[in-house]
Amino acid sequence: MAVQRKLKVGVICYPSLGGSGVVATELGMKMADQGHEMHYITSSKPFRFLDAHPNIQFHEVTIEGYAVFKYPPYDIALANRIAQVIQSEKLDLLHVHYAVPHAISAVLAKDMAESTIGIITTLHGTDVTILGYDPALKNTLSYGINKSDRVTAVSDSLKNETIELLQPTTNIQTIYNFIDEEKYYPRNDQELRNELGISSDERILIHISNFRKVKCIPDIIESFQLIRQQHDVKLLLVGEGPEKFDLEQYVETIGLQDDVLFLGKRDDLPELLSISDVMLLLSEKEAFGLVLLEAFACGIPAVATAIGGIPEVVEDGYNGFLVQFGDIQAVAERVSRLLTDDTLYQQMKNNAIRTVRDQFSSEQIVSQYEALYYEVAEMK
Ligand code: GMT
Repeated sequence: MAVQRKLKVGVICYPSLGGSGVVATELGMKMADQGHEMHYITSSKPFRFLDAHPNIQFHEVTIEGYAVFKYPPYDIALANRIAQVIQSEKLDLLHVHYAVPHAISAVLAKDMAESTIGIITTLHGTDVTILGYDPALKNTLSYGINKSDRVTAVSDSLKNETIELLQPTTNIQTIYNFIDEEKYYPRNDQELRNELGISSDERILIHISNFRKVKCIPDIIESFQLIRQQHDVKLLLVGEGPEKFDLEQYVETIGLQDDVLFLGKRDDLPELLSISDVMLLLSEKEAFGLVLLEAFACGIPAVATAIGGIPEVVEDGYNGFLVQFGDIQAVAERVSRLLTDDTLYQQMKNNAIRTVRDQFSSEQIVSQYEALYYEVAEMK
């Protein structure tokens, strides 16, 4: 069999805390390990840009403020930088994560560079499920999708919603998310418990997110209020975001500040997940829920809402429980069941680990992206 040439890929993503940024950087690192040259074109170094990798380069997008601008035109500066990198690095393709504004900037860059380069756009969630409903953005989003050579979505649910909402002319293929199994695996960490002031007989519930409204964290806190009436339990809320300040106030008002711990943004997620018993994700919209995979890989089952792509990850009664959005009583009942029935808990723990291995392994998912990269590079 002929050896396939290595590719030069331009990656456009949000470098900030968020699942799409995590997927973009983890995928880039795996591709770089396979020998491909990955060029990140972003406003700052992606946050999980760990060690310097010989096959990864970073091209910063900068924009000066100018009095005439109410909003500095980042999208245009990004297009300008992408066009430069297409030419200077002789890229084979562009992979855009999160459509707004990245897909549109990529299309503009291709045109500016007078290039035939192929564009892959990966839809991650709110780029369609929220921004797609905004009349100020909807048509431009459609334009970015239709001008992409290939479009992927992180779940069938997101794919179907995009088709229903935008009737795109480009086919959409589902490629699920993955996590790095070398980082996420179960471990024992009594020291971390001590550090957090949690005794060994207390149980732990955990939620990790970007603390946006869509995550419905008040539902988590209210479920926790019910659960703690029956169990000796702590709730860890991990992450940063716009809702955090109000949530902290709310927790103080209801007097739960000793049991609900706001940990902020943390690098030790695998350790925090490993000391926890149940992951809670009660979002109103969720295209995939990458944290569910992170939890499963560390051996903890989830109780999550049956919305968006979550049912493609959580199988009710197998690796966790699904509840209707807003049904706090059901959340409390399912968590209670997990905390009291040891046999059921062990089964679900094993099934959670099995789910990641069988359906979402990095090997399976990265090879789907790699096949797509070759297909698009050939089109050039
Ligand atoms: O839309 C967001 O909330 C941010 C976005 C992101 O950039 O992390 O999250 C989406 O992409 C993740 C990675 O594919 C998915 O795991 C999340 O489910 C999805 N978020 C939503 O759909 C709310």
